[in-house]
Amino acid sequence: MLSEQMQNALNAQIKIEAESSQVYLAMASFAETQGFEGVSSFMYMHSDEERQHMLKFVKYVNERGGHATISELSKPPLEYGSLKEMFEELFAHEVKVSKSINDLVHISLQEQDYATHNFLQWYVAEQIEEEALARTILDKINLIGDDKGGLYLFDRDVQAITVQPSTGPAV
Ligand code: OFO
Repeated sequence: MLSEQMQNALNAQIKIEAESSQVYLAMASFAETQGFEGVSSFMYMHSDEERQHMLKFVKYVNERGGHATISELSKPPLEYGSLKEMFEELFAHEVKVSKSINDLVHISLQEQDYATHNFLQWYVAEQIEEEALARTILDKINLIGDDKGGLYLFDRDVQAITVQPSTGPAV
């Protein structure tokens, strides 16, 4: 059984994952309107992945006898000044998510909830990957600057990144 504090913290994370999905969906749509097909498919895929992250939490909370609650979401930014700005935002967003996963791990230890601690390990590893991927993309775009030909190739490169939807361990 989840403690009240653990359940509330997990429910807060459900909202964060759902908002991540919305943020990336908005980025996908923006990139599509700018003609960056590769970046746009990457973002659509990433948005789906975030929804999977959210669903894992929902199932886990309910499986442990809690009630996963679905909340209202804040509106994501709809426009970015440039692709670079968008990827900077993506990186900053993932750093924030990693912090909230770390906070959850901390609470699970305080509550001596080792099942939740174990469940969260998948997310800890996933955040390392997500941050690394965002950093790699950001490094590339920093090299290109505003060069149009470079951005065209960048778009194709991003398309080539195959991100398998990460669904994590069965819960
Ligand atoms: Fe759910 O990992 Fe990104 O935000």
